[in-house]
Amino acid sequence: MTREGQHSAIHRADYTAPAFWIDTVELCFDLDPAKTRVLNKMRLRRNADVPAQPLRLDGEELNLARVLVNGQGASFKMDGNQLVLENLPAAEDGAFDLEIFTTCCPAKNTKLMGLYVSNDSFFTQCEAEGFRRITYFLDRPDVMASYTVTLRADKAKYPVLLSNGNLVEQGTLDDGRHFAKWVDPFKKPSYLFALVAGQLVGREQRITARNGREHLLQVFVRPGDLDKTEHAMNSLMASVAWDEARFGLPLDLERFMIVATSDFNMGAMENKGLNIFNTKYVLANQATATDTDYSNIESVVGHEYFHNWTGNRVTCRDWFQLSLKEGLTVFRDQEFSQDLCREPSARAVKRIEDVRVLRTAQFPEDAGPMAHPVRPDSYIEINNFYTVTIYEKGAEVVRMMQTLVGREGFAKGMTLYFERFDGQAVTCDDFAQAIADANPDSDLARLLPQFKRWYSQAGTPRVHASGSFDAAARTYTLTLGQSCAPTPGQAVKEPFVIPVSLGLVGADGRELALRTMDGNTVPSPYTFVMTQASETLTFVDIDAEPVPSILRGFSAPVVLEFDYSDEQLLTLLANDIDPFNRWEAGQRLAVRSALKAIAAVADPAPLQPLNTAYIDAMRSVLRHPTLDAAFKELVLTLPSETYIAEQLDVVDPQRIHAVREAMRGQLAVALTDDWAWAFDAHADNGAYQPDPLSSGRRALAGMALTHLCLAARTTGDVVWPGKAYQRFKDAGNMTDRFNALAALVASDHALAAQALPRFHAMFKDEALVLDKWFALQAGAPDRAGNILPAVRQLMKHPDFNLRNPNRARSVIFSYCSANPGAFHRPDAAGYVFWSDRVIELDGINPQVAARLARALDRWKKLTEPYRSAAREALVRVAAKADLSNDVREVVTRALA
Ligand code: 0A1
Ligand code: ZN
Repeated sequence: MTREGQHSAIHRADYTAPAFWIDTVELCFDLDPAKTRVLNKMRLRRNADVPAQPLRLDGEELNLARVLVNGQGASFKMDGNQLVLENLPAAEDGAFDLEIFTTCCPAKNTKLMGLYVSNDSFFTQCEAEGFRRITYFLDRPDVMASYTVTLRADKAKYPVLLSNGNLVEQGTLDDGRHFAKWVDPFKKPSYLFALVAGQLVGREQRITARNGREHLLQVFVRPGDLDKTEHAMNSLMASVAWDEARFGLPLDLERFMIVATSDFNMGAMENKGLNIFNTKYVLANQATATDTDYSNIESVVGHEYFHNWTGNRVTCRDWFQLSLKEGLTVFRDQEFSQDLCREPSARAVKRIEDVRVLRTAQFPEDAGPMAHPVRPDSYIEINNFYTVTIYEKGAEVVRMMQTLVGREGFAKGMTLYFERFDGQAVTCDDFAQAIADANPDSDLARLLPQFKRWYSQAGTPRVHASGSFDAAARTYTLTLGQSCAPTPGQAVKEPFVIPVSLGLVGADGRELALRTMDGNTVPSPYTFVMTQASETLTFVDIDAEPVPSILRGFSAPVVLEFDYSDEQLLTLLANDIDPFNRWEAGQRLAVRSALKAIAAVADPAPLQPLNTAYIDAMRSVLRHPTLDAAFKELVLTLPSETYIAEQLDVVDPQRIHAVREAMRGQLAVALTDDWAWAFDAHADNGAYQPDPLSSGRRALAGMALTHLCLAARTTGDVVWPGKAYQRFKDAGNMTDRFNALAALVASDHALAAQALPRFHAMFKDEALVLDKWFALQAGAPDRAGNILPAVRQLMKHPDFNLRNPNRARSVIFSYCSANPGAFHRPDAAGYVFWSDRVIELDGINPQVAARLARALDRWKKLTEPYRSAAREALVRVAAKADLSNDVREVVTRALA
C-alpha cells in the first residue's frame, strides 16, 4: 500500500472550479463485510467555464473491476490515487454516462473513513474525503449531485437498510437477501452521503411542523439501547422547533434519521437526512449518563440538525471554507442551548462554559505550531483542520457579527444568505457579505473588509486597557490598545475590529450611568467597536474612581489586559451585573495567586498560595443567598493547569500542578464547614431531571464532596469519605454516583480501591460507562508517579481496545492530553509512552493518532528537562518511515 505521507500542501489560492459536473449518481451496494461490491452509474457533464482537460476521479483503497463510458469499455490510466479518463466523447451538451464497478473491504477498514463495520453493522463516514474510499468520484464539496441508492444485503444479518432521503422501494431477493432503494430529493456533495445497514431498532416520533407538514423522526440504536433514546429524540424535536422559531428554517425532509455507532472518529456527522452519531452523543438514561452527557447530547443533536441548513442546503465551496458551516453551526448550537434555558443565569453559565473551552483549548492552539486562521490558507491533511479554531473561534466570529448588527439584524442576514445561496457551495466571504448587506447601516457593513481579518489572520489578539480618573474634571478615560503576536507564516498582523462591551462599576459596587463627552447617555452595557491600534474613550460626570468592567459577556475572542488591583477584582466579583465578568474576576484573582506561587523562589512551591481575601470571597459566593448553584460551581472551580500554563512563557508542569493542588487543598480545608453546608443543602434533588437548575445543584454537591474528601487527607476525617462511599453505592443517578466515585479517586482514599471494581462490575455491559471508568483512573491526580503504570495496566484490561476510538481516548488521551501532572514526568516516561501510542495508533487510525500527536504541541514552552525530552519524543515519531499524512503534518509543524 502506498502511504500518502509524501503529499505536499494544498493552497486556498489554487482553487479552480471542477472540470466536470456530476448531475446524477446511482449507487448499488452488495454489502458484505469482506467484499462489498459497488456499482456507480453517473451522468457527467463538462464544465464549459474551464479549459477542456482529462477527467480525474479520486479513489482510495478500492479494487477497480470495470469502467464503462456510455456503456462501452473505456481506456483509462491511474495517476497515484486518481483514475484518469482522456478523450471523453463530446456530446453536444458535453454530457456522458460513466459506470464504475469496484469492491472494497469494510471489515478491514480500521480508519473508520468510507464504509466500515462496527458491531456487525455497516456505517459510512464520508466527510471530508471518505467517499473516495467507497467509489471513484469527484470527491470535493462543490460537486453536487442527485443520489439514488440501492442497498442489498442478507436480511437476517442486516434487517435495516438506510440511506439519505426517502425510501422508495424495498423487497426480498434470493438467498435470504433483501434490498431497499432510497432517493434523496436534494442535491448534495459526496461528503454528505451515508448508508447504514444492520440489526438496529428505532424510536419513532411523528411531528407536524408550523406549516402543517408531517415528518417522521427516527433514532436508531442497537436493540438493548432503546431505553436510552428518549433524550436524543426530545433534543431533536426541540431543535426542529427552535430553528423554525428563531431563524424561520423548517425541516425540509419527510424523514429525518439519527443512527448511533460505538465506533466513530468524531462526535457526529450531519449526512443529509441520516445523521450518524457516536453513541456517546445519543445514548442516555439517568442510570448511565451524567448531566454533562445530557447537555452534550442536546447540543450535538442540535448541531447536526442545524447543519441541515448551514452546511447542507448551503455548503462549502472547498475545505478552506470549513468554518463557513462549522463556525456558524457551533454558534447556532450555542444559541440553541442558551435559548432552552429558562433562567437568564443559566444562559450566563452556558456562555462561561463555552468561553472556558475556547480559552483552554483554542487559545493554546492559536499560540502554538498548529495555529491557523479561521479560514486557513493551506493544509496537508484536511482531517487535521477540524479544530477548535475552525469550530469555536469560528463561532465567536459569527457571534461578533451578531453583536455588530443586533439579533434581529443577524436573523435578517441569515435570511438573505439563504435567498442568495440556497443549493450552492460558497465561501466565508459570501456569508459575511450577506450579513453585512442585510444591515447596510451597521458597523459590520461599514467595517467589513477590516472585520474579515478575523478570517484571514491567526493568533489571539490582546487588548491592553488602562484607565485614568480625573477627579477635578470628574472624567474617566479608558485607553484601549490592541496587538497580536506573530503566528507561523504570519509575521505582522493588522488591527482587528473588536467589539468591546463595557460598563463602569462604582466603588460601592453599583453600576454607573455612562455619559460621553458630548453629554449623551449611552446605554449600558455599551459596546465600543475598536478598529485602531490604540484609541481612547472618556466618560463624564464620574465622582469617584470607578472599576471598569471590560469585555462583558466575552464580547470578542481576545485576551484582555488591565492592571486591576485585588480590591477592584473583589468589587467586580461581588457586584458586577455581568455574570461573565463576575466569574472572570474570580479567575483573575486565582491566576494571580498561582503565578505568584509558581514564581516564588521557594522549593517546593508555597503550600498556601491563596490569600485570606480570596478565600473569604469564595466563601461569600458559596454561601450567597441568591446566586444559583451552577454559577457558584464555576466561580469556585480554579483555572485549569492548561490555562495557567498559557499565562507563562516558560512552563514547569510539575510546579503548576503542585501549586494548583495546594490551592485546591487550601480551599478544601479553609472552607470545610461551608462545603459541608453546601453538600447538605444541595445533595437531595428529588426525581432526576437533567435541567440546568438541578444539574447545577448536583455539580455543586459533587464539588463539595470532592473538597470534603480532599480535606480529609489533611484532617484525617473518616466521616466524609464514608459518606462519599455511601453515596456512590446508593445514588439514584449516574451524576451523583460518578461524582462520589470521583471524590474518592481524587483524594486517593482507600475506599476508592473498593469502589472502582464495584463500579466496573455494575456497568460491565455499558460501554460508555466503562469509558468513564477508564478515563477516571487515567486522569487521576498523580501522587506517587503511579498513574503511568496504572495506565499501562488499564491497556491490558480485557475491556480495553485500541481500535475503538472512544476507548482509546478514555485511557490514552485522558492521560496524555488531560492529566498534565501525571504526563509530564521528569523521567520522560510519559513522552516515551506517548510516542509509542502515536506510532501504534497511526497504523490503525491516522485521524485518532494525529489528535493524540497534538498533546505535545506546546513543547517549546516547557522548562528542562521536559523540553528536550519532549523534543526527542517528537523526533522519534517524525523519524518513523511510513507515517500517515495526518501525523506527519502535526509532528513536522511541532518541530519546525
Ligand atoms: N461535520 C461534523 C464533524 C465531523 C468531521 C469529520 C468526521 O470524520 C471522521 C466526522 C465528523 C460535525 O461538525 O459535526
Ligand atoms: Zn459541525
